[in-house]
Amino acid sequence: MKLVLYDYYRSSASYRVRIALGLKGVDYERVPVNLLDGEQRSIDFRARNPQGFVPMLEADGHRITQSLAIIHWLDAAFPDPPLVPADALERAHVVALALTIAADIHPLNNLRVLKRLKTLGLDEEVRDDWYRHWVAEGFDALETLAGPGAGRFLFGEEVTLADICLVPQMYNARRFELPLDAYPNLVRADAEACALEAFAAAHPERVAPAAASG
Ligand SMILES: N[C@@H](CCC(=O)N[C@@H](CS)C(=O)NCC(=O)O)C(=O)O
Repeated sequence: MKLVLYDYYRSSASYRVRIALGLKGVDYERVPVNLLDGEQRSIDFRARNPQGFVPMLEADGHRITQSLAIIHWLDAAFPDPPLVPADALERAHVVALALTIAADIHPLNNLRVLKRLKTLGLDEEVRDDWYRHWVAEGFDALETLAGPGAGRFLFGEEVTLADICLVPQMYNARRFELPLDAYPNLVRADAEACALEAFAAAHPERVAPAAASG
């Protein structure tokens, strides 16, 4: 099957999909879309994804948008290793952890939101404060939600969708210098996951275009 991922190295939603592809061990081609240059809003790209977002995956020409939908499809098409638990209640818990990040933290801090805040006259310091505020509020809840089920990873002893969403958000939290001392479950799960090759290979610095690295 031919898989083509349209992504941007620092996009955390793209980072999630690169991790999932790596965990599944499937080959894919990357087509970088430069968000800083606005390529996501080009007519060509919007024909592929009318939302003007990365990631977007083409699977034998079929287009799939939304990182969690892509990962859901990957999990169905390549079942090994599973990315969510088989038990229905455990699966609901893992999906809830993932959505705490993907649905409730990340959209508030998307590039288009930060740009809009700039247009409205907020300076960089205030925008960074906005960013940290929503990550901290989400992480406070996530740390508590994860507590009872946390093991080596955010849930239990195997990597799940929750870790796939956590690691890119932790990368962003560090970029924006959010103190992480209050989140021992998140810090441990992030460190355990980042030690795995699928996570390391998906890291923004590993896939950055030459001009952007270093
Ligand atoms: N809910 C979408 C969010 C995708 C998203 O926010 N992508 C960002 C990069 S992380 C993007 O393409 N932003 C372009 C923009 O803000 O103009 C998903 O999970 O795929």
